Amino acid sequence: MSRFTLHGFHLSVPAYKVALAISMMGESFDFKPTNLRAGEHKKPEFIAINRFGQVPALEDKVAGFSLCQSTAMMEYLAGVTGKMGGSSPEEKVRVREWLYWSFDKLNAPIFRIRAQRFGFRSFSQSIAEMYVSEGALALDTVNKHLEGRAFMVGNSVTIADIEIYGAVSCAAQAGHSFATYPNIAAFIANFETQKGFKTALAFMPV
Ligand SMILES: N[C@@H](CCC(=O)N[C@@H](CS)C(=O)NCC(=O)O)C(=O)O
Repeated sequence: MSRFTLHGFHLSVPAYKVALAISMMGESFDFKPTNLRAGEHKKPEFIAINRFGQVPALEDKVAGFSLCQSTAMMEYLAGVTGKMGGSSPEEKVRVREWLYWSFDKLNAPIFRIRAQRFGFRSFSQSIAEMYVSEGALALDTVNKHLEGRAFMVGNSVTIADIEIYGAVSCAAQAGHSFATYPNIAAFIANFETQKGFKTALAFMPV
């Protein structure tokens, strides 16, 4: 039995990010599937471990509590393992800047369009166009930052890379072309060679 239990769903990128963080930090976890299409995330037993009724939920059996929100989970994991949170005070705050920026500008336009395509959300064409154009602006910001860099912060993989990878790896599913963002394409290729990397389905089978 592992210290951590991750409750997730194979299509959930937030759950995938936490799986990546645990694996890339050299730790292990037990995976428990939560079927979103069957509404399992709204059942009382799930709300008891994630008050927001969302996957992922992360149980830390050593600490004796469970966590909500994938980014908070990654920050917690970086804290308890001492890994991937940045190696100096400046790097640590740069990592957090990307986490908050991504939440603000990158995730919504990518994941709302993806959720629409997978049948989890519906909205009008004009709202879809707004998300595509906001997504393009955010991807452009990441692409420019990655000019001449292999990682979002510093010289090794951090949770900022996992955060950004989670979104940019879904860019094509949200209507964007990697041809426009060559630095992002190179970042993805490099990220996928890092120790502990696996695909979402390898962590979270259907
Ligand atoms: N900000 C949250 C987002 C979690 C989230 O949106 N989870 C989706 C699946 S990817 C979900 O559970 N959706 C159902 C719902 O929100 O009711 C996180 O990063 O953990």
